[in-house]
Amino acid sequence: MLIRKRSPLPYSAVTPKDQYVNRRQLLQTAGLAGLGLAAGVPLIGGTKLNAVKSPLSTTGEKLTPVEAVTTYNNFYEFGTGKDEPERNATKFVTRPWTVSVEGECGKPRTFDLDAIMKLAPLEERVYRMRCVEAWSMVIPWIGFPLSEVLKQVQPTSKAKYVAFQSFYDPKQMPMGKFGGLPFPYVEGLRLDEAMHPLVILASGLYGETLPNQNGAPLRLVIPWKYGFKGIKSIAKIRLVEKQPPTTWALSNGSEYGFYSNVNPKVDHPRWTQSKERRIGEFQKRDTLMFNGYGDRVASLYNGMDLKKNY
Ligand SMILES: Nc1nc2c(c(=O)[nH]1)N[C@H]1C(S)=C(S)[C@@H](COP(=O)(O)O)O[C@H]1N2
Ligand SMILES: [Mo]
Repeated sequence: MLIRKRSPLPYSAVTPKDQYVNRRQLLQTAGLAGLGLAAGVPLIGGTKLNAVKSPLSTTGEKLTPVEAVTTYNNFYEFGTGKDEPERNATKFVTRPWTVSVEGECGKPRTFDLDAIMKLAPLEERVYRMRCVEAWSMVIPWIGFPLSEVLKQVQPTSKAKYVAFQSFYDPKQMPMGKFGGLPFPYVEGLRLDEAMHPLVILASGLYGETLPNQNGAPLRLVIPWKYGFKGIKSIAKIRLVEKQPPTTWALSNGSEYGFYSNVNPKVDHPRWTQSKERRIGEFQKRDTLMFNGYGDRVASLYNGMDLKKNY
């Protein structure tokens, strides 16, 4: 008698690609994707995450298909082509994982991934995302406010900025050395920006844990800033007194600034920022000031010259 064992492989690994894609399309057409109605079968090969829907989500916009969100990526450690992170990050090891939170704070601490995930309930946040290269997406992220982590370590009065650092291992990321960027990738926010409720640490998207190419196991999401502020695969968070260096400004400071708020009136030296191409659409859209989140974040920049502080 033949005894069939349950396959330990994820659905995506045992299903022919075309069938798998068709099933995803079916779920999307039925409007089930991202709503936790996919009957326990992971859509993108991750682990299902339970999350409450956040009232801070943007509404009335069509989600970018999960296929595009997970195959059109920017992650230079795994190659500069948009299709490379998906192919080159498949074996990236994201467990065990620790995030150290240190610097100007009373209670510095190294969290392992499970500990940091328990600090706050997971929320689903649908955000408009705008890359500095003038493409955009609408993504149902899963995460929790960065402020929950920062509060834990008790920033001192000297803490004015937050510096972030990605994990970097040239052995696992051999394409990194061809990217032309200094690694590890670093980013930063002013402390008041970092504490803003719209800023999340994301551990998932479309109802599941983050695919490696999207910054597993934990990445930053700041919906009113250009995509490169959203540092992936975070290993270190440091509270600091002075404005920290940021990778794209180190690489080319006249083209990429520290603030990098989405601003249709401040062009990139080599292209306009007034329009964008929403992935999956043909007609270009007008780019919105602060990516449409101005009612919540504009006051952070009162009195600042946003042309100088680009
Ligand atoms: N460590 C790291 N983080 C990174 C990048 C990178 O190359 N390395 N690219 C950034 C850029 S330019 C963008 S647009 C977003 C893309 O995120 P996504 O691939 O999940 O859409 O990640 C950002 N975070
Ligand atoms: Mo980007």
